[in-house]
Amino acid sequence: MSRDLDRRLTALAEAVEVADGRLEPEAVEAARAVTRKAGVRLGLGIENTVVALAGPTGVGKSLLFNVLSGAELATVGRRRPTTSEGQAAVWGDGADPLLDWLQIGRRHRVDPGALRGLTLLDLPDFDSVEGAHRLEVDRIVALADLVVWVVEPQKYADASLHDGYLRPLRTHGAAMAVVLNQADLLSQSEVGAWKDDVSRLLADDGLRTVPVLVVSARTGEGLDSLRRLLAERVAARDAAVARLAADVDAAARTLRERCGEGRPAGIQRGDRERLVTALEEAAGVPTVVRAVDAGHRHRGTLATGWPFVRWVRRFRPDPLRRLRLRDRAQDGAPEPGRTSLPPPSEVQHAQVATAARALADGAVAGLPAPWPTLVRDAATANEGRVADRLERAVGGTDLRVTRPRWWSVAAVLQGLLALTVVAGLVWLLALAVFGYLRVDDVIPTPEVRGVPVPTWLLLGGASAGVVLAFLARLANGIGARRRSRRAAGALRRQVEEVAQELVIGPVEQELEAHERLRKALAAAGADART
Ligand SMILES: Nc1nc2c(ncn2[C@@H]2O[C@H](COP(=O)(O)OP(=O)(O)OP(=O)(O)O)[C@@H](O)[C@H]2O)c(=O)[nH]1
Ligand SMILES: [Mg+2]
Repeated sequence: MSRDLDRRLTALAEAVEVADGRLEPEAVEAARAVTRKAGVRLGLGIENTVVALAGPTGVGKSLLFNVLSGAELATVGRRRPTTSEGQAAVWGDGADPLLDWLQIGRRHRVDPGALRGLTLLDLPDFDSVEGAHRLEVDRIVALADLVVWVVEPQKYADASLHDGYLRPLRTHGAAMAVVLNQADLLSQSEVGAWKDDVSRLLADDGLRTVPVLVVSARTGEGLDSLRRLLAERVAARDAAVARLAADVDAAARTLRERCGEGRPAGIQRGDRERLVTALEEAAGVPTVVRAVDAGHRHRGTLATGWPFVRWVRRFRPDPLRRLRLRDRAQDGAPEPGRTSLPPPSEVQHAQVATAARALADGAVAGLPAPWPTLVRDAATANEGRVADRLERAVGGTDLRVTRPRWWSVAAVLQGLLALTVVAGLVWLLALAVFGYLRVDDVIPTPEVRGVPVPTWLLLGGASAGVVLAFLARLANGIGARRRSRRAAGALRRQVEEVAQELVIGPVEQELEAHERLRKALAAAGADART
């Protein structure tokens, strides 16, 4: 049973760790106090069982304490209240560390006998005019292994007992007993009716299983049953563990109420995609993709266009370099992460925030408060880092803008064709000049198929160059589309990483916290006992 308690305490400690900062602080603190108390109590050993006599003033706690311990230890009085400080009777020895922890100074040794291991506490009253009495009672009731509630025929139904203690401790039936004292003042039939009434009240309190004993401290009636009950619990050495188990159970139950029932829907695929798309827009990915396309066409024209017109291109800037993005065609990469892309607009920022909140709301659907708030906060906690992180992601992306090999071949070809054109032109000019000067046949004009060779050179070279430029343009269009698709893929992967780091990761962490807490609380609860 103690191993079972250890396991449940470990689970409760884990639940406290996860619940800290997430669930209501008072409930978390109360559960933490239980784990601490259990550690100390178990550390003090279960050889001694602490039984506290508690109840209203004048019910006979002190007389009962004296009769059980067989000595005039406590003052029994007519003046109310009589007892103002707790004191202990110890059957056997070894209870000192325990009593130090309980802060009980007055201690008496009693001949052990059948009750060896019993540490009996006489407490002040809890319904006192003295406020300090109640504090003392509350302190000990929270720590004792077994609380024996003593009542008498007049005060047994008091609200201060039922509302103040019994009902709030309804999870602690295993750590309690009720003693109906002063039975000598009632007739046999009155005692029967009294016991029935007490049982009914206890059932109303939620304490159906608590043992109820009828005694008289004055005549000794019923005390044997009380001694037997105490002897059994002390010999079994299970009272401390049972008490702590009830504490753990109550704490786990309270945390479970705060945590709420249900399972989250989890992150929805559509929400994830909408978030990544919103981040892409904010990062200027469409602009970059267009620049990759235009950049490739630009460079393609410079490399493979018709030489007589392509120089015009040089006056236009390279669309990709204008954005100062990383590409292989450039010698050194630009300063990492500093692009010339415009920062996200207000609208784009808002769209990212909306997508993050929608993702959080979709993921947490099915869970009650406080989880929707916790998950939303997690999803939007990094909002301030979005712009910077996106710029670094885009700036750091290898866009894989490669230069095709055939460009050099096409460039050489265009050069040769241009030379052909120039040669034809010079030849024809020379012919024209000499013709003008009427000096014929100095320069030969061979013909092929009736057309002079220089004319072939000029027209053939020019049309071949134009055709080559046109074909290269088509090929560069295809290359530009392929490269922009590739760049879009690379950018999306980078942006997905940003989404994971800034939004999805934190949301997943909160959902995992919920799952961990749910499991830990289930393991800490009494229903998890195997
Ligand atoms: N007739 C009768 N009187 C009892 C019995 N037990 C206690 N008394 C009397 O009830 C009065 C109060 O007893 P205490 O033992 O001082 O009561 P207490 O619960 O310790 O009271 P506080 O210390 O004020 O909390 C005394 O006069 C006792 O003699 C009993 O079983 N029968
Ligand atoms: Mg007393």
